[in-house]
Amino acid sequence: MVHIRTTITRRGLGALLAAGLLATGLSGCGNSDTGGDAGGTDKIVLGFSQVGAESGWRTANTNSIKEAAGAAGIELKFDDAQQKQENQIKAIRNFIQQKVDVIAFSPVVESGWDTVLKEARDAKIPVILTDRSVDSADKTLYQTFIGSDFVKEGRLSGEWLVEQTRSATGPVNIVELQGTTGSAPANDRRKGFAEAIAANPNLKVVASQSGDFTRAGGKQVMEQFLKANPKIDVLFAHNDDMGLGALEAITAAGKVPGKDITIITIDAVKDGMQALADGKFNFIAECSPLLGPQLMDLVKKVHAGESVPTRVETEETTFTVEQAKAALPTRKY
Ligand code: GZL
Repeated sequence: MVHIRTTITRRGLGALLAAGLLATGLSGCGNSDTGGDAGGTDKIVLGFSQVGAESGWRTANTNSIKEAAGAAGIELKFDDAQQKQENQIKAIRNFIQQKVDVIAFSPVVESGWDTVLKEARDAKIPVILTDRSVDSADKTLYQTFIGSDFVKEGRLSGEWLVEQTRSATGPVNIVELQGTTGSAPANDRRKGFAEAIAANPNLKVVASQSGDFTRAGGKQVMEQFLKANPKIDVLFAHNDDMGLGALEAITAAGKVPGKDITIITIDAVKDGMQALADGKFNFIAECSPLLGPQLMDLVKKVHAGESVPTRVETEETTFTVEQAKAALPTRKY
């Protein structure tokens, strides 16, 4: 059902009546004084540029956003950038062209957004950052950020390892599968983990390389790590999917994951939690993808010109093997 725009001007209404559009229920396409005219309806039109579909986390995040937009009565224009910044910039420009009411996106990397965000600001279209942030110095380029504290996720991962290796006498060799190069989660998780283990000289990161948050990337890089490093005691993977890919490489090398190599990951998606419950992983720091409902609340507030917090952080926890076994049956993603 196409709704007649409630902000049609008197003249516009006359034109519609004359054209018989009103009688047939087609949408009024005149410019509305409530912002964009992208959808030709009185619904809020949200343009969303998603990183891609690289991991179980991303799939759950996309589902949460689509479901929440439907539940909130918000018209969603969704674009999958296949993990390419140029595709996100193109999508944002398209949303500006279409005069959407609000733009939201998860920036694949932290840098290189100022120009396109200035174009959105000049077009008077508010922007909301979700999941990942940008390193723009100009904080007027976006209204708010909703997502996780990635430094804390890295720190909690490192603190658990420090606790677990308190009685270790010799060196504990760590290999690190980093997320997408230049992305906020990769930069911040690495930072938090390094800070947490810094006071323990026996804990050493002997190799660190990006697996781009994918299973294939995790497997490929872990194969290289295993060839180049005779003694690997710990794998710290910036997400479950790279850890799951690494499992294949570890078992192919004749080692027992979770025993010969302690595995720490971040996200806590279902497949990761299953690996943890099975003892193949040893610890997961949660990163919730269920941002949809909070995002839609922010979209409505921003569209209505209400003030919103500059940062909305999600509640998260951590899981050990036993905690994963208990939590699995009720996991939503
Ligand atoms: C974190 C998110 C990361 C996840 C990965 O909020 O950006 O990207 O940890 C995903 O699984 O690919």
